[in-house]
Formats: sequence, C-alpha cells, structure tokens
Amino acid sequence: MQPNTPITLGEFIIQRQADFPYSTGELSSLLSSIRLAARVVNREVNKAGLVDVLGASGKENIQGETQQKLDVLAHNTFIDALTSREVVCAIASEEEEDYIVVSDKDNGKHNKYVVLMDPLDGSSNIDVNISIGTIFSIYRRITEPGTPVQEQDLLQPGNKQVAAGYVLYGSSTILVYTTGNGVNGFTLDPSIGAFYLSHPNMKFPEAGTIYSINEGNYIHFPMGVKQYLKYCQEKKGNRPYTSRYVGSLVADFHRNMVKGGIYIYPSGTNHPNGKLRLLYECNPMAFIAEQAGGKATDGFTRILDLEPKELHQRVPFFCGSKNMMKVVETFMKTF
Ligand code: AHM
Ligand code: MG
Repeated sequence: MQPNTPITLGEFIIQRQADFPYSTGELSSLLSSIRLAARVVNREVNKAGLVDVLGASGKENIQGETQQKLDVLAHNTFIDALTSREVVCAIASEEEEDYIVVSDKDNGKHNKYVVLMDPLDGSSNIDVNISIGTIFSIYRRITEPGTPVQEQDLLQPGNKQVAAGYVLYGSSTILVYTTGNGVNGFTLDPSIGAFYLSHPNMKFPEAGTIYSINEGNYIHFPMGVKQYLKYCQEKKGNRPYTSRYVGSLVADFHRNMVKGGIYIYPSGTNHPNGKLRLLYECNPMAFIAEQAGGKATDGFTRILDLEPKELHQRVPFFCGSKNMMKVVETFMKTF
C-alpha cells in the first residue's frame, strides 16, 4: 500500500469512535453494517442487465407504487445486514408498511438504535442505467431499553438524528454520512471492495447556479415556486441559472452539494404534501445539508423541526445552498 493511501471508511469509523469517550462501539458497528450492505447492493446494481434484477417485482409498496426487483433486493439486503448485529431494535423502510421489530434473542429489546431508510431511491431510473441511491437515518430509541420498541421511537423529529447518510450508485459509488460532526464522503474502489475517504469535510457552496425540480409539474406548483423559477430563468447578473434534474434525489442532492445548487419538490395540486417522505428521505438529507452548511425547509419551516405524525408522511422539500434557499423562501412568503 502507498504511504499516502487515504484512509478507509472502516478506519475512519474507528477513529471517530475515539472522539466519543463513552461510546460503546454500537454506532460504529451499525455504520459498518450499512457499509457492508452498500457493497452488496452496489454489486447487484452493477450487474443489472446481466442478471434478472431489472423490472417490476409484481408487488406494490405502501404508497401504491410498483416495486422494482432492485427495490426489494436492496430492502432485504439492508434489513439482513442491520439485524445481524445486536445494535438495532427496529427498522422502518419506504418499502414496507409497518416498522420491523428486530427479532434477535430478546426481540431487540436491549438494542439502542432505530434505523429509517429508503433502500433504493430513484426507482424510475433503475431500468435505464441512471444513478440511484440509498438513504438512511439513525436515531437512539426514546423508550427504555429492555421494553418492547414503540412507534414513538421511530416518529422522532429529524433534529434528534444521531447519524444520517446516503450511498450514490453513480459513475462511481460514494457513501456520504454525518454523525453531527461534519460530512465526509468515501468512494468505493470496486477492485478491492473498500471505501476510501475521497471527500473530507464536504461543504455546500454558499451560493450556486443550479436548480433541480421536475418542471413538467409546473402547472401544479404553488405561486411562490412559479415565481422563483421565473427568477432562475431571468437574464440578470449570473442568471439564468442551469437546470439539472436527474430524478434521483441522492444524485441531485450530491451534485448540488458539490457544485452549489438547490433541489425543490414542492407541494402541488397533484401532490398536496409533495412527494418525498419526511422520515426516509427529507430528514436524513436535511441533516447532511445542515452539517455541510446548507439549508433544508418545507418552503417555510426547518425540516428537522417538523414533528412526524406517521411513518410514510410526505412533505414539500426545498434544500440546497444557503443563498439560494433564502431567495426561494422570500418568494414562498411573498406569493
Ligand atoms: P422513490 O423513492 O419512489 O424512488 O421516489 C423518490 C424520487 C426522488 O429520488 C426523486 O427526486 C423524485 O422521486 C422524482 O420524482 P418525479 O419523477 O415526480 O420528479
Ligand atoms: Mg425515495
């Protein structure tokens, strides 16, 4: 190995554990299980087209959306990895109606953490070789360990997250996460299967020139968003901005965090509460955005302060560079 070889995710997790003197290593073990599942899903994503993982699974998820085979495969892979160590007491997934209570030797009663996740985000891009992702969010349970886990353990506001992250299966595969002490990105070297620290201390540029929104829904958008789009397209100063929309939140978010930009999935006459899920998509991305110096709101209120009412709750999502967020929020308030 070269003397200047960057550190691996495994080494980084161990180093960071030393920052918490009373840590028991459980969170590190949990993050390691996510790292392992990400490698497995990455392998399957890369084989898509060669083996029979493309297309619909023949089932629908709780939101009535057709599940793709890879959705189901990613869900099962993460559940298996997360339940194989005695750390997690419950898991909620976008792909399953109820939360899953871990059934280890004492039904997960003594395990500290709950995980909420979207195992395969950007489902509509699976069959067409476009970037997709995994999003995860980790909380400490609030009910007493030793007692059965309750729904309230999973319905915590985003500001209680202990860690959050995503994996982007893109031109390369990158795992980005935060434990509330900055954001770091690790690129997978597929030849040896290790994630290396490639993006230390990631920061959203304060200003940006990219906006990401499904403009096909324009007719349904609230007036504030319509006016903001007009502003983005005006010829003035560094405008018009550039429009980029992959249709995979993870990919759009990652690009915007690297280059400076804003992502918007607003409410609309077709989606009264937006499309994205508060617990599986918005909270983890909002935590990462804030840790990287960006901002995330529902157009008015900080995402991380919203009190979740149900597991599959949807919420409008505005997220990105601080200066761009400030402008769109002004439009939302004014129109
Ligand atoms: P999914 O979890 O079913 O894949 O849906 C979430 C995705 C986001 O990744 C993406 O930003 C958005 O839905 C795209 O929706 P639309 O096709 O309506 O623009
Ligand atoms: Mg999703």
